[in-house]
Amino acid sequence: MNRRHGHTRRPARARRGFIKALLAAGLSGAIFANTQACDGLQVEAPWVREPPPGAGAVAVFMSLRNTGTGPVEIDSVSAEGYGMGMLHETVRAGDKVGMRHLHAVTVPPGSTVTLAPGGMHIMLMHPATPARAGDSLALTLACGGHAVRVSAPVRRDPP
Ligand SMILES: [Cu+2]
Repeated sequence: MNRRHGHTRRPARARRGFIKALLAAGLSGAIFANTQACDGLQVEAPWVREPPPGAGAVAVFMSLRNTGTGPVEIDSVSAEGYGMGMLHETVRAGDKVGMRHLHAVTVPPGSTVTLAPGGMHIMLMHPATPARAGDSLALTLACGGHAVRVSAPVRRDPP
């Protein structure tokens, strides 16, 4: 009886140890991601292109400079007064121009990634009110669990 008891207990203990190891791995992963998140990110020259009347979306451009020692991965975007924000890339196939959704934009350490017309950009959809030149939009760029706030002026032409 004792023996059978011992026999059934051993795998249970091993399973608990495995779960503990999984939790420890998950936790250290989260800490690593947080220390890297947004560290060293400098947003330069953000601007929003004034949309035509009635447009349901606006495009936002900027330079993303990483002055840190690890990669910065921007994985979500949002803005006050907009129902949805996405990272997009303009793609051309022959004479057709479309947009592709990007799950993230990664800026390697010491590098600058430029969001510009005809390339990568932030797309904000479902505006509460239309954006007009002279307005400023309050954007949030998220890297993992951290976030950076950016004020982006609405303009007719690139800065
Ligand atoms: Cu787009």
